Amino acid sequence: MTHKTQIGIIGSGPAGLLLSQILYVHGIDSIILEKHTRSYVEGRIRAGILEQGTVNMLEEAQVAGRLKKEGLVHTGIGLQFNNTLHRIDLDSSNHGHSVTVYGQTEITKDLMEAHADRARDPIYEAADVQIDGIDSKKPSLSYTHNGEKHTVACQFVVGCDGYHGVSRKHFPTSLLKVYEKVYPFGWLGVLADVPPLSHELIYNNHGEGFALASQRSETRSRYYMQCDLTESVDQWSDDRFWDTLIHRFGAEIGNGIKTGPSLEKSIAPLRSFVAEPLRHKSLFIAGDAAHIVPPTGAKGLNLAASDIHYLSEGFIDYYANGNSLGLDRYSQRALNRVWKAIRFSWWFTHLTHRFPNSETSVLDRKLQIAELDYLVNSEAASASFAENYVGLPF
Ligand code: FAS
Ligand code: PHB
Repeated sequence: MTHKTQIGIIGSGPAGLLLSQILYVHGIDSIILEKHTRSYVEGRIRAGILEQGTVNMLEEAQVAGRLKKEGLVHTGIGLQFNNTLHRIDLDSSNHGHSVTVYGQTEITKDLMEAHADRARDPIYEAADVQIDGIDSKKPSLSYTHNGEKHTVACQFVVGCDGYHGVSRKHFPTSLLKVYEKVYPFGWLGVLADVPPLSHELIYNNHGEGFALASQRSETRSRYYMQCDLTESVDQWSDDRFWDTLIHRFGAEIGNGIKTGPSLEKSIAPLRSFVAEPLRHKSLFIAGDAAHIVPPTGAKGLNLAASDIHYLSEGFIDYYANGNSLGLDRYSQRALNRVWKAIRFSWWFTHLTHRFPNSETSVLDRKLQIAELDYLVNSEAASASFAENYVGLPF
């Protein structure tokens, strides 16, 4: 069976869903092909912190109703080291800068509901997606669904299929450059229906490893701890997780942690990754298909949103005015912002984690503490941190 649309999108994560919804609001048709089921995509527990630019994008997509009601606006974060808790003001310039706590799961649900309302659900369980004809003006996608082969005739293809997707593989090796750094540790994450440790997030550099106290609401907490990549989730009982977390936050602060059964527990590897360029003829890539950041800076989801800002602007101008300048400049505009977030996430990861086996680990630790001490006691350093954490302008 052949379907026809203007934009063929691979992947129904935040990037694919947000792009499709913004294009729809501007009268541009698209079809999303997703390899997993709707419930699998909806059930993935990931990001939780939204920059103001991402909130603005969700408002433009007309899906921010629940976010505005339930999202928690934060104007500061905690930074703990040497057993002392400091606060970094995210709005020291009183310009109204903030971040919003609202789970990626909730964004996915809001975007999926908007698609269902307009009877334009992503095509779930689309197996073996192939991209053809990107050198021509008539590219197409093919896939198998319930054993039947389908084709999607379109004018452009956008790979929003994440780090392990297929779209990047359609860039000629002579064109595609990739930059990658894998960190020697992972993040063990737990979601639990217990009140958060604090009204704001606390990032903690402990001698035995990083810990983070985050949240999803006033009754649901999200915690992370640095762990070895050799470890698996089943080596971490709830008791071991809570004991280690309380130990890392120290008696004074850690004893405020409310414990309870984990609703979700997973280990995510950490990497910095960028693919360049983000366009090859009629194929574009966006979100995790194009770049990955360690979650320390809470940038992954927010970079997907800024990619979609630049790309949707290009498509809207192209279809409204026949002007392809926005599409031609998409890659450079998006990558300019991506690299600044890659740098910030790399820097903040280096500042807060224990790097095992480094020859000068004692010296590294002294340098980390010196930089943290400078960061929390210098107005200029704190303002620079805040500017990056709330999100650089699009
Ligand atoms: P996604 O990976 O979300 O979506 C890609 C979609 O494409 C998936 O639904 C996939 O099934 C589909 N797909 C892949 N290949 C396909 C194919 N061949 N055919 C059809 N469909 C295909 N970011 C933060 O800011 N904070 C965090 O704490 C955080 N934690 C994370 C934890 C984990 C385990 C992971 C993997 C990521 C985390 N991230 C975090 C980053 C995450 O939030 C991403 O930035 C965000 O999901 C990016 O969205 P997409 O680009 O849409 O990619
Ligand atoms: C989260 O709540 O999932 C979260 C918060 C801050 C981060 C990363 C993840 O830096």
